[in-house]
Amino acid sequence: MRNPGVIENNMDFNNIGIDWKKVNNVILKADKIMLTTHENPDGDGLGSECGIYYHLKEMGKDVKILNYSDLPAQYQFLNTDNIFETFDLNEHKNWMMDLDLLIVFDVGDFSRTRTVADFVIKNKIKVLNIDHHPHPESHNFSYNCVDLKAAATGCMVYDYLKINRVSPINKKSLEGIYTAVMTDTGSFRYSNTTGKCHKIAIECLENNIETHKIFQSIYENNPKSRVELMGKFLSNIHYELDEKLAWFVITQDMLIKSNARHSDVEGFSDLVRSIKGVEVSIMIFEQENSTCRINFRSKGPIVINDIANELGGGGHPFAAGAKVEGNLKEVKDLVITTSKKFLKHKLKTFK
Ligand SMILES: [Mn+2]
Repeated sequence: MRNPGVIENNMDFNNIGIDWKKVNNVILKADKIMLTTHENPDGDGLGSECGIYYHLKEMGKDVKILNYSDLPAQYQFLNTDNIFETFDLNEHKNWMMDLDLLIVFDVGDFSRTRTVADFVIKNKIKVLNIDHHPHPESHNFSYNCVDLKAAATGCMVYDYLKINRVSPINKKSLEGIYTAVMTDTGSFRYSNTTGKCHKIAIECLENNIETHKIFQSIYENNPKSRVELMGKFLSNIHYELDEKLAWFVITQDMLIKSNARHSDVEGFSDLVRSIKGVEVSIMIFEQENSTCRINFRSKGPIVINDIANELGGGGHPFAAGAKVEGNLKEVKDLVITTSKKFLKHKLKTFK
């Protein structure tokens, strides 16, 4: 029995060049493999899972994608083979008992897989981490692959698929990888977009991936409830620090009145960040259980993950988040005071 959190075979590629052949050796030895990503999953986590799923199937692996959260409606197009399942301990316990490997994508902190992490740690299942977020110093990974420079976790999955393929990458894998790269780069517009992202896009186009349909499925498929919720918050944006900081609140009341779901808020912080003159946007999203979900977005170069860290969260320099306990008023005061303290000087000197 191995101790959870002990790196095996020296496989700790923590933001140093990743030897994907070594990663492949770990995967080759595993017969039963589970894939997962963080709660409230995004296109990168889901697309990465899909990208590697079809490859592992081709390798003859017994593989399942089990996520803590349900698959959001706009990603259903990746699920024509019903590959995405919501983790249910009762239903999946037996299958997981003799699991050889769990691969986690895009999580940052493993605890963001919630009940999946609980079960996996308790049962000492080996975990391979593939991510472009920094993780806490103490973690439960047996094999660790982090590339902070990768625009998306999907770019890393692409690297892995490239090392040992004799035939072209499966079309369905490419759809997943395109989804991951497109969503994490704001459709190839954000500052993290690299030539490699475009090379991946070219390969997708050359393999007849209908990239415009992927875009439409995700971004031109707004439920009415989401647009109604948008109307409610857009008329109530607060500006601070010479209008370089913009923040807004989504309350449970607004959610109920719009008949909206949690996943409907996805992208709202990016929208507010897009306002002329605004460098940093903050969303304060009231949850049912007297906590609030906080999202920070920066146009760059103003770093905001230090604020998220201060509030017990984390993330990238320009896109980060936290969960803060307390009622809406308390959390709002704390988040805005803390953010202003961190940003005051940075924004003042920013031209
Ligand atoms: Mn990502």
